[in-house]
Amino acid sequence: MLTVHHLGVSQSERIVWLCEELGLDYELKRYDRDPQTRLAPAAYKALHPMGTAPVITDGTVVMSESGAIVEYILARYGKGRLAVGPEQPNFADYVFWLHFANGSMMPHELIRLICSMLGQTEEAIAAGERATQLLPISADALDGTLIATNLAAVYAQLGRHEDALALLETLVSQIGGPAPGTLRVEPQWDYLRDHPRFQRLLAS
Ligand SMILES: N[C@@H](CCC(=O)N[C@@H](CS)C(=O)NCC(=O)O)C(=O)O
Repeated sequence: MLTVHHLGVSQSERIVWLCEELGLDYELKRYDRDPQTRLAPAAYKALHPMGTAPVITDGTVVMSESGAIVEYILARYGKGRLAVGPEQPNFADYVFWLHFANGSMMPHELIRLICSMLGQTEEAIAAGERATQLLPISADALDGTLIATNLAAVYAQLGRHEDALALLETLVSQIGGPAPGTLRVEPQWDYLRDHPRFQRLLAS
């Protein structure tokens, strides 16, 4: 049986989403991160030599890598749904975006995240800015906006408050941009909370 080994707060959410969208009969096994260190539990790390999320098992198959897992599930269980075949005009786009996500995009986002957690300001900002160049809002109104919002959060955390506010002011009017309600409750904006420009955004 297809089993999705779902590590909380990780990219494996996408595989759970895929199985749900396809209405598959699959088993979901949850693994929680350590509340202090945020590290994956040893049982998760033991599933696959890569030790990364997502991982699926299916009979004797044990597979990591998001893009590979998506292709495997669609080919094996998708019955043609959610996939684009080589005979279709947008096949090249389909294959490109499927692999772009983790081949080029996510490494920069992960570097941004990890460097910001370590307080490595310049590296975190450089990775976040590189990510927004790779996926600008003009190319992807939803995910491009999300990546830019992540960059604004890094600017805020690392003390570049004017840059964070300037970016946020452009993002609030975008489809998929942060809504005032989100800005009000998300702790990542606490660094800006007392700034008059931020308060104007909340009122917008
Ligand atoms: N290219 C891999 C990257 C997977 C990856 O880096 N996953 C992160 C979680 S989002 C991970 O496993 N990090 C190690 C950890 O959280 O312990 C894929 O697409 O599956």
